[in-house]
Amino acid sequence: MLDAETPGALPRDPAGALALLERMQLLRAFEEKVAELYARGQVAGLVHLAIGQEATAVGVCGLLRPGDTVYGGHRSHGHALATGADPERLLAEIAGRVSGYARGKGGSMHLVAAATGFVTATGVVAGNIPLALGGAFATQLRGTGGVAVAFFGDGAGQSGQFHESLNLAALWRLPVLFVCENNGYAEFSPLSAHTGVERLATHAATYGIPAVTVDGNDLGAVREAAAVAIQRGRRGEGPSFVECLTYRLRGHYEGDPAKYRDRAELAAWRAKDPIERLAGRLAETGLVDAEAAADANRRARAVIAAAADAVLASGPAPASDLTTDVTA
Ligand SMILES: Cc1ncc(C[n+]2csc(CCOP(=O)(O)OP(=O)(O)O)c2C)c(N)n1
Repeated sequence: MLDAETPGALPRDPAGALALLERMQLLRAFEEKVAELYARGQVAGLVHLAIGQEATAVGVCGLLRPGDTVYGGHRSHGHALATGADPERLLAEIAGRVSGYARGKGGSMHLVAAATGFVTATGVVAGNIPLALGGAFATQLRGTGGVAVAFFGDGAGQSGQFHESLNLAALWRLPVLFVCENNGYAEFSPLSAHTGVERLATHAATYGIPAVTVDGNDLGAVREAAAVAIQRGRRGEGPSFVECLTYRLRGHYEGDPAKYRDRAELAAWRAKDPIERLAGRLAETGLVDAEAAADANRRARAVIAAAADAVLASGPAPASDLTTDVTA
């Protein structure tokens, strides 16, 4: 499937492999910190965590280059971090601090980190998909070989915007990568309650878009599929669709009692934790041993602890901020 130029699957050098593991550990540490701050009342509004889904964000974004763009949704802290966004500014944004990427005015669901290509996220389910087409159209006009990535869930696949976007992207051969993180639920509804198809990738075939479904908790599998798709986009061969089968280990939102799923299901997915799986695989292949993996985890946690200390020390935005950046 891959040719010699494709950087997919797992890196063969220890430093490259360790960097990917450490990035996934950083996403996990970041979101655990968000959960902690949320529980302490330091974060307002709704927060949706992607703990358990780190392999999709890091798998795809780790293959991007400057000029590529990423468009996320309501569960996109990890996507932003995976593009290289600064954890402190991101956490500040989520906690409503003026040092956040948008002075704390976007919050958890409307993140932006333009410098690393994370153009926007939106709380409007599927609303980011047509925006990614715009990014892809821009890069197509520039002719620079860039690609645009849209991350969305299985629930988004039932929206009109999703289907219209697939159709237009195919018609205009836009360099867009549709990444469906199929975590089996849309809010509290299992997949079988909101669609008659088992695989979201089925829809891509209708529009003539090459699609593949992969184990979304396997970083190597995600990277391999994403590398092929990105390469197609860069060569002007049009859009691709990668469906990643994964699971969110937390509720739909923080505080969700998640009564719609049972303990056995959760335990089965915990056993497929993408970070532990990657660490295990790297140890097996002799690329990164358990001690190096634990050191990386400590470094990631130290970065997030320092970011949280700085954010909490800064205090919430002043009330006067409510009337700035507002058009009336
Ligand atoms: C247009 C729109 N409709 C409904 C909602 C309410 N809503 C928020 S999250 C969500 C479920 C999304 O499920 P999915 O796309 O599978 O993403 P996941 O939460 O699993 O990551 C819904 C229906 C919304 N935010 N926007």
